[in-house]
Amino acid sequence: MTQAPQINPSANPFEANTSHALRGNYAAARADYTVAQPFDDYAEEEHARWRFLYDRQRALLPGYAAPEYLAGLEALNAADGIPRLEDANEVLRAATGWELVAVPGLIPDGPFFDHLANRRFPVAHWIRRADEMDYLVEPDIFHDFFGHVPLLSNPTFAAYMEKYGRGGPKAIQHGATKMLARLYWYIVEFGLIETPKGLRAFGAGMLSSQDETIYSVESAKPHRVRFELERVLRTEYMVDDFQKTYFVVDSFERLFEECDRDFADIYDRLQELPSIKADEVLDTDDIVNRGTVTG
Ligand code: HBI
Ligand code: FE
Repeated sequence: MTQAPQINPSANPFEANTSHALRGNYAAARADYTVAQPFDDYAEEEHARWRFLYDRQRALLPGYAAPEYLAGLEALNAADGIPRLEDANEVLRAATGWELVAVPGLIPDGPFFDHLANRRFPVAHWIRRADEMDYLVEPDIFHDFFGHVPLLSNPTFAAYMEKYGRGGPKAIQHGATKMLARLYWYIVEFGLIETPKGLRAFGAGMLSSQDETIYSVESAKPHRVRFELERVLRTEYMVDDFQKTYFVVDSFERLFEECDRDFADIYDRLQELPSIKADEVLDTDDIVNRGTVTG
């Protein structure tokens, strides 16, 4: 019987700011924390909630989301209601060999890294309540599927996510899961990318949130700094507010190249240095724009 995971708050941002118990039913999960998707249990009003969230974001994203994300979203054809993960798996397997597995919610780093390393993305099987449409603490199926899944059909980003998972055990070995979580947070959850038409969002945390999609691309408040691996690994993040700093990648290819190295000596070196505050700007930063936030 699988116990609810002891989530390490510092590594799991959704858990960091609350002492609430995790919502999902972990007792029903397998040893790898996967469950069968209870597709027939979804109520019609839950499908309606999905359609409301989907339609609201789909109408907004053309001017804000990275083109690679939009292409991936269209291919999933998930507008009509909560998607069957198996239907999405046919599309993803053909595109990049990824598949989705249903989980009760956040799972420990070890199993999470192992799923990513094997091109399996864990997706929470439940959808948020009607009173959580604009903010919820843990990732639900809308955050995980609408936010994370479309880019898994992009070969370069798909390779990046596998490599991220493969890097997990070394981070655990070096006591550096907090640093690796920062890379996930600032890129996979809140990354911006440069395009010929300007900055576009590709992070799941912003693309699944109406307000942060707009804020991350348009607001003058946050700093926007060009991606640099060690800078991101050292930078603290906020879990219950918009980001004070966003990092901008030139392309997914450049992102992959920048991260395609042995992190061991980087971890050991950075462990000795102070972390960087979420609203700080360094004089070594390649700044896209300095925000009006303090610091
Ligand atoms: N579990 N289901 C799930 N989804 C996540 O995004 C997730 C997780 N566990 C750990 C985690 N993310 C973060 O610690 C990553 O930085 C590894
Ligand atoms: Fe996420």
